[in-house]
Amino acid sequence: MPKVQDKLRSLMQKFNVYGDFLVGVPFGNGHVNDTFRITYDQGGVRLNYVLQRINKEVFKEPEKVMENIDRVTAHILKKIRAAKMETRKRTVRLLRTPDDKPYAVDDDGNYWRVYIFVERARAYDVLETPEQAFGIAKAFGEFQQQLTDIPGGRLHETIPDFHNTPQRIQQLKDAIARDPLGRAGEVQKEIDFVLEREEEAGILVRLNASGDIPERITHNDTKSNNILIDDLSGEGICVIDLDTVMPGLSLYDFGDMVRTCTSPAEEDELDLRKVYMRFEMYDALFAGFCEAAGSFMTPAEKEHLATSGKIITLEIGTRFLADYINGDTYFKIKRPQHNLERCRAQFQLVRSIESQMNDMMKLL
Ligand code: GN1
Ligand code: MG
Repeated sequence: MPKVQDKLRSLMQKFNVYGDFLVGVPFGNGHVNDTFRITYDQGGVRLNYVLQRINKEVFKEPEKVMENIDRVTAHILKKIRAAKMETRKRTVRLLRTPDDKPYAVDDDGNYWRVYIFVERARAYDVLETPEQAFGIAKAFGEFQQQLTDIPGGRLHETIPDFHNTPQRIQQLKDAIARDPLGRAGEVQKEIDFVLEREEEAGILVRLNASGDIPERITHNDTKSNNILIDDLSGEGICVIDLDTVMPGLSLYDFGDMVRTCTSPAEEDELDLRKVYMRFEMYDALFAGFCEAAGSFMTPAEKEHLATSGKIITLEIGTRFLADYINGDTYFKIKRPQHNLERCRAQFQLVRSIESQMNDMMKLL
């Protein structure tokens, strides 16, 4: 058996899992962690797991990430059971180690965890129908709803200022000032695009500081592919990738859905003519989110749903741009200009959102 398989097998053996290791293959499209799908033979039945290495450069305190996830999944599981819904697919479940930890540390000090694989459901990078957008927004809205009464105090802020847009712009400025690879000069147009919107970019943070928008427990990485859609029912059934679940604003989650659910193109689309906001997708997101989160959202939150789509799309584009200038140290890339391409696609989407802002506001 090749070395990688040996390594994966020995990692799996650190967890309470029965049967025989068959094989592990790289899995998913995450930009940060390393993910494998692991297949076991358990008494003649094949069962899949998701094994993940937590990126320690990004998550400096992996124990705190895991403590958050542990609390969040336990709470959601309780809710699902109370509602007499099937528990098998509706939340991610962590395997534990013999000393009852939800993670294991390898010889190199890397943190690993294992989830039970949810079968007959999949994640979409690009959505096909408004029904999917509705289902995703409803599922992320319900997720926020489920966490409104999580006991045990405030969750850890595992990446401070994660969605602090002005801070993200400051990080871009720092990158420009250092400019380690001399790339800043070639992206002046993109830099200007951000600076022209700098004042508006701080709106969500300001609304929070003034007390108009409350802190909640939010997911903070609500990409379309962080919801599993049931193959049979088409329902958004399971929220995944709980790494950044922490205190945040409801609008961060809605905003990132607008970024990832409305365009018919991939996040790194090169042909910018293909990147735009499909209004019917926004409409469906709006309806799905209001259905699930409408009961607890404040008027100020509702009023800024449309704006959040623009701000979060701008913010993630800004992060791609800063990472490009920094020499691609944060996001995984597949091509030399990958981060710049991602940035350009985000900014194109911002333009499209801006041109439809009046219609978006009318949905209120
Ligand atoms: C990263 O790991 P992944 O691909 O789910 C990033 C998000 C970005 C996203 C852009 C911890 O998410 O914040 O929005 O890439 N996660 C972290 O696609 O930085
Ligand atoms: Mg993630």
